[in-house]
Amino acid sequence: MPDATHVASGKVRELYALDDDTLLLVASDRISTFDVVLPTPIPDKGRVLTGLSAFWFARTRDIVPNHLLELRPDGRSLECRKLEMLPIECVVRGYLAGSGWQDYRETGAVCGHELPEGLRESERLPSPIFTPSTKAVEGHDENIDEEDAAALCGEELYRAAKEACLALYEFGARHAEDRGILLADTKFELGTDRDGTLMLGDEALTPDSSRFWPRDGYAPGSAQPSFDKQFARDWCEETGWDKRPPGPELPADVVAGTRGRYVEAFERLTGVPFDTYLSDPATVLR
Ligand code: PZK
Repeated sequence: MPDATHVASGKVRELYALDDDTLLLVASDRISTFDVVLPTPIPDKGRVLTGLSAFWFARTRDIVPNHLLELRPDGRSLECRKLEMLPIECVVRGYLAGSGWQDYRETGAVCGHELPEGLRESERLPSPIFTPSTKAVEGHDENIDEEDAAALCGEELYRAAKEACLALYEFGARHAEDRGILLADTKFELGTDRDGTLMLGDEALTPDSSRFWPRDGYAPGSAQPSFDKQFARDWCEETGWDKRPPGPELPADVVAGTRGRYVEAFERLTGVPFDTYLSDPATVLR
């Protein structure tokens, strides 16, 4: 195996090149809240996210092919095909939250989708919408309309990406809802391989790329608790932290509670006991 060359750092992940057309995506145990990476890791969080991503990649290949080549035995690293990434973030929303809710309140529309009047925060949309955004190098992605997104990607690729993402969301949201988790919205990253074939890349349908809400207790009209991060967020708020770096260190009980929620999401969605994943990661692919 040739050496891995570090090519990029995300907030909580690292990207390495293995050769000219293969990358290694490594998920750390770092956690961010309010856009700040905390000094305290959540043990196994990287494995939960990698295992979930691999699970979805294995189950959605017939909707759209993806970059997954191999799930490494460490459970936190994916070997993947190098793609030429589309210059947009492909967001699908089934519920009104975050910037979608903000845009709707200000304009009655999200990315050009005119929505019915009188929707409440966190309300389920009449049908899921594709809401592309630009990739900000720093700071927040900006929602754009279909026309601008299509101009950035090319009309044909844009249309194919939109259809694939809506189908992926429908599949993921149905699977998750049946298991007690609402998939409020999610972000996909797609690209093309050397033949020009559209493929799903990055991580997919994880709690870091999506809003997961507990189905039990869902109540539109206010912001919903995050299935995974709520313990950590609540604790951070209670400290009176001003949400500027550096973030506070998490106490052991908050770390354990947060880890438990990540593991619970993993087990509910994959149906695989997390201990089984740790001893044999490939279980999620079968
Ligand atoms: C790619 N990122 C985001 C992830 C980081 C940055 N298959 C691919 N082909 C080409 N490029 C990418 C991928 C994927 N996935 C992904 N940036 C480029 C990213 C993790 C850590 F620093």
